[in-house]
This record gives sequence, structure tokens and C-alpha cells, in this order.
Amino acid sequence: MRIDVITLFPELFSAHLVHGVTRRAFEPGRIDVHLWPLRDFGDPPHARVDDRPYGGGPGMVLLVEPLERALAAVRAARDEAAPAPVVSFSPAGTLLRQPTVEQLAAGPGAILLCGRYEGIDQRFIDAHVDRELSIGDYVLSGGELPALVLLDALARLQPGVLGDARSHQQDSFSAGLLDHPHYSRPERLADGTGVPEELLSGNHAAIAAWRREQSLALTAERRPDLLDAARAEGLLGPADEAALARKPPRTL
Ligand code: 4GX
Repeated sequence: MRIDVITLFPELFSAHLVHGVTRRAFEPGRIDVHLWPLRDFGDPPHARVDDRPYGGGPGMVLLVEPLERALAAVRAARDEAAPAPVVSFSPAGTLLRQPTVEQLAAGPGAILLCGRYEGIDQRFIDAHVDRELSIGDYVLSGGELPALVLLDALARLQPGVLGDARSHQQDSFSAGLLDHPHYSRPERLADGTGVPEELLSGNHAAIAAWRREQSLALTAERRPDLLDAARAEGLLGPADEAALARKPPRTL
């Protein structure tokens, strides 16, 4: 898969691409990330990429023409037989969720456009952007952190990047539920706090049942919307409904 990133701040990406567990995802043959500094496509004489908004008001707007030159360069460098979606980031986008990450991970990649300032000239968005994504209801200063969030979510889905291929089939959202709690050594802390006895039983069926019940109860309590969605998708069986009935969601 190939990801192209059009950005005014390519240096914000380098640390993430070379460090941490996801570094392996960006080695040759996996996710091929190409960074395109928008400034390189700016208008002469000073490589201008932004200007004041028509109608007035604070801030600057990214200009159509530098963006179109950058996009043309990206398109020329990519395999035209496998056209990739142009994705931009904005609080007005659709909320990025794991199914979208999985969908993008299964395709040829994407062209990520990182806006800065007050935004991007709407004519560029209308003509070229296939998908506007939001990473949540807060205001950032640019699209670089959202692009890194998407890159990280894609990286951990690459085969061989997580230690154990099962880890991302069982994690939050792949199952449509929040993850269960995790415990490690020591079995008893200095203050006497222990580990749930089910996890120490050695009984794999009992451990799996405990974890599933914890996931269900946590999802019911914190994210009833996800529980409803999992139910609607047929992801909850009779044993799950019985567990939920034993442990009704706490009402706030
Ligand atoms: N989830 N921002 C983008 C500039 C901008 C504004 C409008 C395009 C259109 C954000 C978020 C986010 C701040 C990134 C404004 N670009 N992006 N930036 N929350 O807050 O995705």
C-alpha cells in the first residue's frame, strides 16, 4: 500500500515513521509513505500557498493552484491503475472509526491532504477530495496529527507488525466491543490488590467467558451506542445477552 501526504510540515512525520512498534509497517514492501511539501508547489516569487479569505475574517486559506500542482505530482507518481482516494481532515468530516481504517487498509492506499490555517479553498475540496475525516470533536491547528493518527491505525493492521496476528482481531472495535481489562505480574501488589481470580484459574473457557463479560459490561456502561450497533450487526449471541441481563448497565 502507498500513502502520499501533502503537508506544509513534512518534518512532523519523520519521528513516527522511524520509531516505535509501527516502524516496521513503514519498511519496504509494507506501507510506502511519500511526503510532499506543499511549499514546493507554491506560487512564485515566494512560494505562496495561502491567502486571505474572500468575505474577510481571521486566518488564511490554502490556495487551489498549489494544491492542484501538488496533487498532479502525486497522481503522476502513483500507479494510475489503482486510483487512491484523496482524504482531507477537518472537524466537519465524518468521524474516523475502525471500519474506515480497515477499508482503507484493504485498498491501494490514500492521498492525505493536511490543511492548515482556517482551511482549504472549498473549490479544491469539491473538485478533488473524496473523503473528509474527523478524528474527534476538538479543534487542532492542522491536519498533520489526524494524518498521523490514520497512519498509526493503518500501520498496526499490517501483517507482521503486531507481535501476534490475533492481537488486532481481538482488540476493541474489531469485535465491536470495548476491550476487557488486562493484568500482569505481580499477582499481589504491596497494597494487597490482587488480580481477578478467573484469570489465575488456568481454565481457558472460564477466562474467555470472564473477558467477554467484562467487555460487554464495560461497553454497556461507557458506550451503549457501540453495544446497540454490535447487537444490530448480530455480533451478540444468547450467552452475551444472558451476561448483560445478569449485569445491567449502570444508569448515570
Ligand atoms: N479532525 N483540524 C484541519 C484545517 C482545516 C480546516 C478546514 C480543512 C478544512 C481536525 C479534527 C481538526 C483543524 C484539522 C483545522 N482543513 N481534523 N484544520 N478534529 O481539528 O480532523
